Amino acid sequence: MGGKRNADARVVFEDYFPAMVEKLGGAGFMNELSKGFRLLMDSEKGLITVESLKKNAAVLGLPDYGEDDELLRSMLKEGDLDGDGCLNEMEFCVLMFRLSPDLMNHARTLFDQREPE
Ligand SMILES: [Ca+2]
Repeated sequence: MGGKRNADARVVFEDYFPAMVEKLGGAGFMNELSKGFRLLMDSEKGLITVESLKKNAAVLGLPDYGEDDELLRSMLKEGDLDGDGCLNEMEFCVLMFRLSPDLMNHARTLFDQREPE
């Protein structure tokens, strides 16, 4: 990996994504994220909301939070860059980059299983 050192890319690609990007290529990798977004979003709004996240948390191998959506809320808030309380696709991608590699592995396995489209 050559290590692109653009100001924002450096933050984003720090530890775990280089291998994935290498494997999938940049476009393929972003495509995976885009699929993940669509799995988690509220299909009417086209955005990830606390409700849609909660509903689909298991998809990413997240524990069932039951009535406690505090964690999901804070996660969403962390990724919410424009302050509308939801995640659009770009915000989601940025957030995913910041989450744990384990989470990403779960997501990938799942995407692979759902691949045919
Ligand atoms: Ca937002």
